[in-house]
Amino acid sequence: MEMPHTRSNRRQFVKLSALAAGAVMLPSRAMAQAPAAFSLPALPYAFNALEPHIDARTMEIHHGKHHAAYVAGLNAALEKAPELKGKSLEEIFAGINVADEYITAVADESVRTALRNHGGGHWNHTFFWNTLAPAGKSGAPSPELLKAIDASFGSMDDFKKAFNETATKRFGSGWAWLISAKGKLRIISTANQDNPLMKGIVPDADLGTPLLGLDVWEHAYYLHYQNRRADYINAWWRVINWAEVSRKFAAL
Ligand code: MN3
Repeated sequence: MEMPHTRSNRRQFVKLSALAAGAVMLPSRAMAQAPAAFSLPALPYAFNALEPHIDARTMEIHHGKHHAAYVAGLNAALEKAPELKGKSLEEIFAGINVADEYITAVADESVRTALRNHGGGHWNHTFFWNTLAPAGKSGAPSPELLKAIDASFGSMDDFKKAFNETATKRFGSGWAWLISAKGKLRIISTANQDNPLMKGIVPDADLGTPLLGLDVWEHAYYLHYQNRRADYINAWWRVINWAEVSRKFAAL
């Protein structure tokens, strides 16, 4: 004997199948009018996985509120810029403020600003989560990456010292980055949600491929560390996903 909810599920299934079939038959022009929406990626580990270095509550708010708000802001901006349909965030950043690029088709400056702030926020946080790992799985840089770090900064200790200084000195909200540019590793920092992919916004000398990034906005550490940014930075070194950073380096 069939239960009522089973019948209703089946009816629902038939309805969804009809919708799916309808979607396939939509003319491609109609499909092209809606820019693809970005979505909040799930964290690759539990909220408490980075404790005691980064606490669960901070991770929960940082991911579920802050990052989610960037995704919503980005999607709202893209609704006003259908000409960017199908563009990746990297492509958008490469032309966000460059006069002869397609993004100037987005005449509304407030939309460009939203793409910069919320698009940057979404990209930066996705990158950040993926370059973190529980302390027990943090690992070490690959021999190749270590060699490049030694060649660029003298030693791993010198690299850490220089990175810490850049991250500590970033005034207000922003990020510290390890980038690869023109075959060399460099440490740079950006304000707000800007990143080293943003041509025309970040100085040319600071453009490059990010390998490592540290969020030094207060929302990243204030609950647990309050004003002690240096303590947060020191703790962050314990939860870097070196396998992922090494993979990014190998892919250059
Ligand atoms: Mn953040």
